[in-house]
Amino acid sequence: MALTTNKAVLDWIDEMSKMTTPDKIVWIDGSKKQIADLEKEACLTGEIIELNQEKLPGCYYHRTAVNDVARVEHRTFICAPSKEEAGPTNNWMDPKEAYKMASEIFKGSMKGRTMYVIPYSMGPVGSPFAKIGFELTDSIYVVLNMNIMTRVGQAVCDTLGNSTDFVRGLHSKCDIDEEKRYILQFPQDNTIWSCNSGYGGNVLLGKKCFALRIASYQGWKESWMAEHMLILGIENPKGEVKYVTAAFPSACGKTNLAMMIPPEGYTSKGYKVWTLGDDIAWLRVGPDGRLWAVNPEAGFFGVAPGTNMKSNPNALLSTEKGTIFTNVVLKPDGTVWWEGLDKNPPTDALDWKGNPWDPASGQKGAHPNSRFTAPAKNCPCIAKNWEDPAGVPISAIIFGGRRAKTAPLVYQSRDWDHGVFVGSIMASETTAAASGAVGVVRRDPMAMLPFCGYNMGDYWQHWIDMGKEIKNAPKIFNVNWFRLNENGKFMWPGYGENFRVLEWIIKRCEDQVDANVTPIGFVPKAEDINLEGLDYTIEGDRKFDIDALREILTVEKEYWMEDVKSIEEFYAKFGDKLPNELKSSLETLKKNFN
Ligand code: GTP
Ligand code: SPV
Ligand code: MN
Repeated sequence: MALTTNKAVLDWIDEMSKMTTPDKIVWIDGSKKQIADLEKEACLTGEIIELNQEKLPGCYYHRTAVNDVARVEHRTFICAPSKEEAGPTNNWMDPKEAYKMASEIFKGSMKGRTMYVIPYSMGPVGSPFAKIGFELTDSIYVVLNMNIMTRVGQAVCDTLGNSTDFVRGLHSKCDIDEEKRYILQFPQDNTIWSCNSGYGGNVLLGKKCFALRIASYQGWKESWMAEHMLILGIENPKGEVKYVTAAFPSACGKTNLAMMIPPEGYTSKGYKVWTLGDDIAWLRVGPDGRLWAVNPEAGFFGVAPGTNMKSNPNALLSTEKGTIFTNVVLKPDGTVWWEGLDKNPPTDALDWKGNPWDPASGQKGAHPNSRFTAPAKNCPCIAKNWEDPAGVPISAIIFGGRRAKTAPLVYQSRDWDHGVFVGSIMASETTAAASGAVGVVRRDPMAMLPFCGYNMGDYWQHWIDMGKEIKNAPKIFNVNWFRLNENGKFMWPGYGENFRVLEWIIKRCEDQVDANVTPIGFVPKAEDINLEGLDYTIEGDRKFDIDALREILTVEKEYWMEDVKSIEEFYAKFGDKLPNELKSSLETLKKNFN
């Protein structure tokens, strides 16, 4: 039965079902009984596999098609009225043509299948930050994931009432045909069409498609921001909590930073890190004029490989119940494994493709972009106020990427506009989170390259304009946990030790510590990063000490001048859309080096 009498919703569902011709339509209320029935049904068809319910209660396993394991940026389109509105960094398709082309693909695609109608809220239901969407899908896997990642059900429809302000998402697996796979965003129509994929970021339409691509456009129009950022709280021994957001590209450490445990020397004094979100932040100017943030999601769709009790115990503990594992190794006892979980790869397990797996074969058992979908409420360090409809006030914004050279461990921008410049010149090595080559440095402004729903030049201008509206604007920083030595080994220990850098950032926000003025901004004096109790040996090399720290804090002119060339080429694509503030920051950077 329909959960709403909203005519705009019902008319649209009618239109979509006439096109896709499902055998039946089922509304998702997210009740325990309904979800359990769907789990049972999906187990019968093999869409999911029940895991060991004693060891992993409420957990299931799923494999995607071998050709469908990551986001497909080359098949993702912003269908704005003109190419200029999508901008030089997005693929563009004319909306009329896109609807026409995709209608052919969707025609009859749900024949013999059920269409599930998922009403969902991004953000706590009824929060001033929250937005409502509907996803129509022919995949139970999608329903089960959306039920973890978003707030689903009747309360959402009640909150919407008769409003037409909702995002219309249509998804069909079709035949998982790579050649007909399209992820289409129509920002002007609040519409998303996704076909021929079953992989998370392409099909959980509340996530990247809505909460970033559509929402970034809405934020531009409505004076708020949708960002690819984690949100965390840092509690000091006095019990005061400061909140920061951090934008890193896909598979560059957001989940890890969001759930980090500070080193022993800090926890014993009473420092604590609280998680509010691990992937997306919606930011608004609050009643006090400061910038406030809400995590629009309700779960974590996290990278499995590398997650273990040492690197990220809180993530691992979050996956002990009610979790869906995708494309990891399946063990005969109904538990799961992935590279970097522990040093004991199973010898009698099935790999992510479902084939018997020999760890000695040199082939990976789990796909590098294998993931877990875990409810946020499972997380041992989830902040008590993570669902506060008002959000949390932000003291610092941190940008960061995966750079072998060039970017120092941490630096601070001179002011908001310079901070926008620092975000706009972010670059990072590509990862397995998107299809295509891995390890290639590309410019990825604000970690939003694949997610900005409009012209990135307008997006930068929006950042600059927002700076004028925020009182006591957050300070802006850039970090790089990934500097390599000449043997290609990570110099900085990373993970929980990143707290040492967070401490410096918070001290800077409170004017408690000096810094070196460099051509790129403020860089810490090595003595000001606390290395007490740090015991780390750079692989095959020496112990990490203050001299190693000095090395990763260096700002090398030669590398930066190379970067300047690449930034100039990148900026040139934007023509008049490039804000003057960024142009002049680039000039200042060049001048500072010469
Ligand atoms: P998405 O979910 O794709 O947006 O990724 P994410 O930004 O949340 O990345 P995540 O925290 O899952 O980390 C991805 C990979 O980076 C994992 O293999 C981690 O082990 C590795 N990683 C995370 N933090 C650090 C760090 O501080 N140092 C090093 N060397 N690696 C890290
Ligand atoms: C990312 O790729 O940034 C992710 C995973 O967080 S996905 O949902 O696939 O986009
Ligand atoms: Mn992400």
